[in-house]
Amino acid sequence: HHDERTFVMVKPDGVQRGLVGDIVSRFEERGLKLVGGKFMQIDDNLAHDHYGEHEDKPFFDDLVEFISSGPVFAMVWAGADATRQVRSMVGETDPAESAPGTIRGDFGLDLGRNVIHASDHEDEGANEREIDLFFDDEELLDYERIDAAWLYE
Ligand code: YYY
Ligand code: MG
Repeated sequence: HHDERTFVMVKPDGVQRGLVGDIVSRFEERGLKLVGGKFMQIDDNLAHDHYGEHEDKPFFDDLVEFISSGPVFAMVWAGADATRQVRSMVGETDPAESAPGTIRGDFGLDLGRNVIHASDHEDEGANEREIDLFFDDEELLDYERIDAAWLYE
């Protein structure tokens, strides 16, 4: 299989609510491979860069303020079709529209406090650019999960 890499981040509300462990567990149990992780505080510049695609939206200022309001846990997960698989586990943008069983559907109620960010880029290049904003190359580790032969045919 081809390992696609995708950027995921527990937002400040998820960290404050003690959801980091549960969220990491879900991706691990699914079979995705953790290749990078960083507990950090996002500054104003990084917040603007990360959410640059939304700069013309009415919610942009609140979004930038919120994402830099406390620690976040940034991660890179790898696996077959990782971006799409992670997004399906995250749920809809609005937790109120998210099915139970998804992260936002299990843990959220409000659009502006939706617990987790996950890359929604279709193409791998855009995905990698999002990863590059948060991680240096040497912070992304190359290894095989010991159960890889049981996860993939
Ligand atoms: O990728 P995803 O997080 O599901 O949604 P985006 O459309 O990329 O929006 C990013 C972020 O902005 C979203 O997680 C919450 C916030 N937001 C908002 O506050 N109000 C909206 N109407 C749309 C999005
Ligand atoms: Mg998005």
